[in-house]
Amino acid sequence: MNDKELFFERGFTNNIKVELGQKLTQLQSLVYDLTKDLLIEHDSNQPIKQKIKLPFKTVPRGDSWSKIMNTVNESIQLKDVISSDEIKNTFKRIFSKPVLFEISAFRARFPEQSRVLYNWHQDEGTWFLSKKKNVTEKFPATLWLSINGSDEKNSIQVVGNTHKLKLFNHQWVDGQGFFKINNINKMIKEDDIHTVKTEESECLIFHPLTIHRSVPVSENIDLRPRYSLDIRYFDDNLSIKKVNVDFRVKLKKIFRGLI
Ligand SMILES: O=C(O)CCC(=O)C(=O)O
Ligand SMILES: [Fe+2]
Repeated sequence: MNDKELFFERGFTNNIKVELGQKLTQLQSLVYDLTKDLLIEHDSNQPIKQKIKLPFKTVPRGDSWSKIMNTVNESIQLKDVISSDEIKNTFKRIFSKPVLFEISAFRARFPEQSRVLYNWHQDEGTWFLSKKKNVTEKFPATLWLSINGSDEKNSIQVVGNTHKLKLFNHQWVDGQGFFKINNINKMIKEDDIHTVKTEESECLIFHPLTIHRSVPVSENIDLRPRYSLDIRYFDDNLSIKKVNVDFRVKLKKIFRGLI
């Protein structure tokens, strides 16, 4: 199956390499410059590809870390990647007229930071309940792009064939939003869980209803960060149409419209 068939049949593509060249290097360099004093002792003359994988001395403190994250999230380097032709062309493998959705993000994962670990969820769970017109009924796909490589201990897991079920009811998680589907373990088959592994600059694209999560914390804790982007585009020709929605989600939407 090609990427488009995989996206619509299974709910996510295989790994795709995105040739971002300088645009990726510039984003990596920004992250390195902002974090270099927090890393273990190292030779700063080594290539950026290696420096971006170095472990931290200690887990960064919450407020200073938020500042770093905000700086990256507001940077021109990030914008250049998200709106690049290379990313848009990657979306053209599945959508005929990809348009940038307004929510994309840079993420850093450390084992200790539970706030950045997302439980089983569907991204449409958030978009569906939004009050903004340019967020609802767009059905954006998510392109999860690795900035410094990822493995089975720090990446994400996507569950095949779950995009054909329905939009599930999500429970609120403090500091995150509607990001937890209850009792999901009953509904997903172990064999359908795919744990992502990537080289830097590799991505996969998944459907807005595909159930996925951050890989939970394992015992093997090291302080190497996992950097990734979730980049969202929707199809202006609307290739994803109506979805089946749990009645509790519909009620929530009506209720939110009233307050
Ligand atoms: O990167 C992660 O750990 C979570 C990503 C996610 O849920 C998303 O990209 O929609
Ligand atoms: Fe997500």
